[in-house]
Amino acid sequence: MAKALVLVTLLVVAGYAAQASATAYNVGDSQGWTTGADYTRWASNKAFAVGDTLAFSYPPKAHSVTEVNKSDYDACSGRNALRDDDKGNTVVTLDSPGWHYYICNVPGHCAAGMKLAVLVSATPNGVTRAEAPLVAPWSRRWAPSSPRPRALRSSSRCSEI
Ligand SMILES: [Cu+2]
Repeated sequence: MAKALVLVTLLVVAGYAAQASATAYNVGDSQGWTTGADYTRWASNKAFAVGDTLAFSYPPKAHSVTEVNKSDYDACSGRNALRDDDKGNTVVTLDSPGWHYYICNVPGHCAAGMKLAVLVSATPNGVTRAEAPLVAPWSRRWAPSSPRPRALRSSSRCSEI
C-alpha cells in the first residue's frame, strides 16, 4: 500500500512536471558552436532533462554536430556517429536520460574544444525548488491517517533499498 502511494505520488509529480515546458538551450550561448569555446564550462551549471533541446548555432558545413559514445568522445572520433548533421543550426532534442556526447567532426575541431557532454536527467524540468514544497504537504497529510506500525514498516522497507 505504501509503495502504491509512493507510485501515485511519483505519477502525479511526473504529470505535473510534464506540463511545464522543456528548456531550450543555446549551446555556447552567444558564442554558438565554434572552436575556442569551453563547452564543459558552459554545461557545468545546467541541469538537462529529457525533453530539453540543444540548439547548436553555426554556418552550414562549417562544423558538424556529431553524437558519439563516450570512448569516441574521449578520442574525438566521429567514425561511429550515432547522429550527424552539418546543415547548420542543428537542434537536438534530448530524448533519453543519461550521458549524451557531441563533437564537431571537422578535423581538428574536437581537439580544439568542440566537444560537449551533457548528463540528461529522466525527470522533466519545470519543477523548481520553489514549487517543490507543494508536494510535501500531501505526504504530511497522509502520514497521520496511516497506522503507526505500517509507517514504521514502510520506512524500514525504504532503508533496505
Ligand atoms: Cu567544427
